[in-house]
Amino acid sequence: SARFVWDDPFLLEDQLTEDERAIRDVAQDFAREKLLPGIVEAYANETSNPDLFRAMGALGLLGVTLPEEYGCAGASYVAYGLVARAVESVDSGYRSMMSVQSSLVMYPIYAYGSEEQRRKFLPRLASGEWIGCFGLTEPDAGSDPAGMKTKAEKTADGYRISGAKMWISNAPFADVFVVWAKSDAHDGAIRGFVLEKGMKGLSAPTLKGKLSLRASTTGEIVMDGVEVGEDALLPNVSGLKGPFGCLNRARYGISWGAMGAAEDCWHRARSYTLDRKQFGRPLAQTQLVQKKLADMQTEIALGLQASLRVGRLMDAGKMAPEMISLVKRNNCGKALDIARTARDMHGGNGIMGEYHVMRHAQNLETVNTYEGTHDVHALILGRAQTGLQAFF
Ligand code: TGC
Ligand code: FAD
Repeated sequence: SARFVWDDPFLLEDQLTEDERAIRDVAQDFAREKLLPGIVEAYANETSNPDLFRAMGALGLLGVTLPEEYGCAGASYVAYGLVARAVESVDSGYRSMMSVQSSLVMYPIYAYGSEEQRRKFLPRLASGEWIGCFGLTEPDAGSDPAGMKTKAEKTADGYRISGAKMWISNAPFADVFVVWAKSDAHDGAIRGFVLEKGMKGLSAPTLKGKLSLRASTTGEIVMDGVEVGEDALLPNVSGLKGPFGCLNRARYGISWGAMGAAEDCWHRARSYTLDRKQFGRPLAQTQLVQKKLADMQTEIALGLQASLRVGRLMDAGKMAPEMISLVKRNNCGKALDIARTARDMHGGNGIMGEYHVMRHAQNLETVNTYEGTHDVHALILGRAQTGLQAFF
């Protein structure tokens, strides 16, 4: 019989194509060499370096699934998931920076934009020269984005956009703002607009003092009557399915990313308990610790296998959004449990930055909340199997 590979129980590696492995290797090397060395300090100081976008862009890690003619890699959704897993093995905030750019800014411009919008924005977003953000959530509209107040009023030659978006990743240093607003010219339907830094009435103050995702910059978007031309409207989508189409991709990537953070916690807990001796033997030689390690291995192996399956279905054009709710919800919830357990297994050392596990646990609190909370995805799955919506 075949050998059991403890850190790849179902031989995920064998299920990847050569191209996918190559992209994964680039992302993994980048994460280890460029992200890991500075993360403890960046997290402690609540700073994120916008130059990271240029670095990711130079390696082809932004918008990897989009076509080569726009400066992207034209790779599979599985490759995109592998990038998210590698980057988030260092920090969920860095994966956040990448997923917003790729799935929430580049994807809608590609999928819903005009050819002029694609040519103007995509190559510069792919290279990381421009940084993007995505404004859907508002102070009074989080889980229920249909309740948004941001509005676009028709003017003689375009729109005047007013409102405020809250909790927006990358906003304070963004060049490109994909924002969603109710448009009076379209019977109040939610429409997407691409705003640019420097427009009159547009500002993006930083939200300081987060106790989670501190290496990712979060802000508000304040739109005080921002006047834009017709060319700012994303012409090819109307309604909530616009932002949700982007969220499907980002949520799918998060399902891989959360497993990357969980794997890092698992591997660290394993090494730590192998090295650390109490009561005359390694902690790893106790039944309680081995059970925890076995649970981590099991949940991660199952979670990765599920994300791989969803990725293959996406690549085959057979994705249903509920599949993504299932893996986003499961993998984030499981990753959060694993990170908290790994923190516990490190004893007192587990609260220190240099051991990394508590930072992952803190980050995963956000990851379990954004892009649809754990419970909101339960309601999506509940609706899909009962036909009854329980949101209100
Ligand atoms: P509902 O009636 O279900 O749907 C309204 C319209 O949207 C369509 N739709 C979808 N289309 C594509 N993909 C999906 N996943 C879709 N879900 C819904 C639907 O078909 C319908 O279309 P139409 O043409 O019939 O109008 O809408 P609802 O208002 O009842 O929705 C409820 C609910 C809870 C499912 C939804 O609002 C939800 O998912 N809430 C969570 C909000 C959320 O995820 N926000 C994320 C903000 S962005 C973010 O967090 C980025 S962080 C990224 C980072 O830093 O990494
Ligand atoms: P609420 O919707 O108020 O939910 C509070 C609690 O109530 C949750 O436990 C929820 O599960 C529960 N709840 C809600 N509705 C129901 C119901 N019907 N039944 C039972 N329970 C319910 N948004 C963007 O648009 N762009 C971004 O780039 C972005 N980045 C983010 C970065 C960070 C660090 C954070 C924390 C958030 C970010 N978000 C972003 C916002 C994020 O998507 C929202 O926080 C999330 O959708 C939840 O909304 P809320 O915070 O308003 O919570």
